Amino acid sequence: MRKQPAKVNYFFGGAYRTLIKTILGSFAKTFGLITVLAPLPFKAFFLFIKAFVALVVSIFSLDFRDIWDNTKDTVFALWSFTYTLPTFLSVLILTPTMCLILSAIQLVIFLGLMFTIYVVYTITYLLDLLFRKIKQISNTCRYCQRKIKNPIYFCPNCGVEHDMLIPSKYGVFKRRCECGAKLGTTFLSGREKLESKCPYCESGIADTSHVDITVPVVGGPSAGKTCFIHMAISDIEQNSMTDHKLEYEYDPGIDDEFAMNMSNLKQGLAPNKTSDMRLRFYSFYLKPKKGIKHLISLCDVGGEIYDDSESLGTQAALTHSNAFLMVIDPLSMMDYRKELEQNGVDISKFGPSSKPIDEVLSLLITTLENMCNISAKDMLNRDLAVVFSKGDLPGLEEKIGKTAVEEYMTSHAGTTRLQAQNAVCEQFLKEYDEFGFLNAVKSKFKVVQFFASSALGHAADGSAFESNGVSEPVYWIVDKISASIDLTEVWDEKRG
Ligand SMILES: Nc1nc2c(ncn2[C@@H]2O[C@H](COP(=O)(O)OP(=O)(O)O)[C@@H](O)[C@H]2O)c(=O)[nH]1
Ligand SMILES: [Mg+2]
Ligand SMILES: [Zn+2]
Ligand SMILES: [Zn+2]
Repeated sequence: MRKQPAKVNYFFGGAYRTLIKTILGSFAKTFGLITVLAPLPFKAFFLFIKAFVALVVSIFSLDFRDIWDNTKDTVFALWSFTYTLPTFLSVLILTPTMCLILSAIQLVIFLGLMFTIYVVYTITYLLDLLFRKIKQISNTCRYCQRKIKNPIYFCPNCGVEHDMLIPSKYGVFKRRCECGAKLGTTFLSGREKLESKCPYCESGIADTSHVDITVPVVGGPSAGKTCFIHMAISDIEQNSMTDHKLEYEYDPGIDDEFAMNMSNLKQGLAPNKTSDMRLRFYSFYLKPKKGIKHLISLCDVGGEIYDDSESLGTQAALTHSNAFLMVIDPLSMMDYRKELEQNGVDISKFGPSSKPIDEVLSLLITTLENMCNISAKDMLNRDLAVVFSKGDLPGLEEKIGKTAVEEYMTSHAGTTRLQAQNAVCEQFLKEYDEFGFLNAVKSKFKVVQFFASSALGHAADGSAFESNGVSEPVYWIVDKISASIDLTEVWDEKRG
């Protein structure tokens, strides 16, 4: 782990130093005692020899006064020697032994304590990972589009950057910044409440504690992507609480055009043509009553990107998005367009898209295969919502709209609404010879669900637009990906 601007936790540094200091200290004391006691028996022995020699000399010189004094000195020195020698020997052997035993006990207790702390550390580290995995907490940077594993968090006190704010040697649940402030290192100890930024492009992250659902909205130029995204979000804003008990909150990014586009749409003006050649994130929160909030991002992009595999291949969000939403303008199906034209419909009012849908799809598929190193034979393992736009085209309601779905359900007892939607939409694609497209979506994506929608309700004529069927595909994706938002009641297969 890179060095962090934080103090190393006592148990990961200081505690070892204290232990080594204590053990070395007690050995140093023992050594000191030995060096103090060591000369004493030698000194006593020397004094004894000295006194004994003097005694022998005084005996031979028959100096009785000296004999008495020297006898006293000899006895005293001998006594001193016999006392200091065992004392020294016992200190020499017993004290280091005691010291060793006590240090060993100390070491065992210390290692036991350390082991417990490391176990707690490992469990905390894993629990934090597991908690985020189970709760599906992750982040996608809406500017560089990369998946963020470890955001850079700022110390709320001194502003210094902590780029690995996880349980570590700097602290298990909390760490102390070099400035002295305490910072949570896990989800549950408050890490997610700190300000943070993307480690790749340094853009600020508003909030890191959410389930991230990033949905690239795919479709050729004029397919109806921008209208769909805006009207779907607006519809969700109005009905999420009443229909699904989900609290809505928009989360604008830098240069966010949602408010401006919505105000145009409310006046009956279609949005400006999207010229972005990189995904633009329109993000909003959906908060269930219980559990973690979800950040849903619908990503818009200029449809021309589906003519440019190089630009498409640089859209990092494509690699980690679990679901895609493909908007199809029925007018981009040549046989259908011709039929409408033959029936005298003025298709110019519908801002028709002329990019063939199989071309858009095949560029998306090959780009994803290249970006994620997936073989052309394998599935992409993503869910796909295929949304037909411009449902107000004359006669389309009877082919794929509510009327068609209900008719299908009546004539096919036991069919659910979602199944019926798939059946009528697949029939529609087959009727107009889009077999290539249909086979590709079915073989490449995990679950494919078809929807019919009309973002505007009618061609732009200055009157207010009225959307239809725009929020369902988004709710379907949220339900599919989220473990905690359950809309089975809505998609209740049996209820139809
Ligand atoms: N009649 C009608 N026209 C629509 C609808 N949705 C989009 N359009 C028109 O289709 C054209 C392209 O829409 P837009 O959302 O900009 O497509 P994008 O290029 O995929 O983003 C515009 O002229 C819109 O007015 C709809 O539901 N009904
Ligand atoms: Mg657009
Ligand atoms: Zn600090
Ligand atoms: Zn970034």
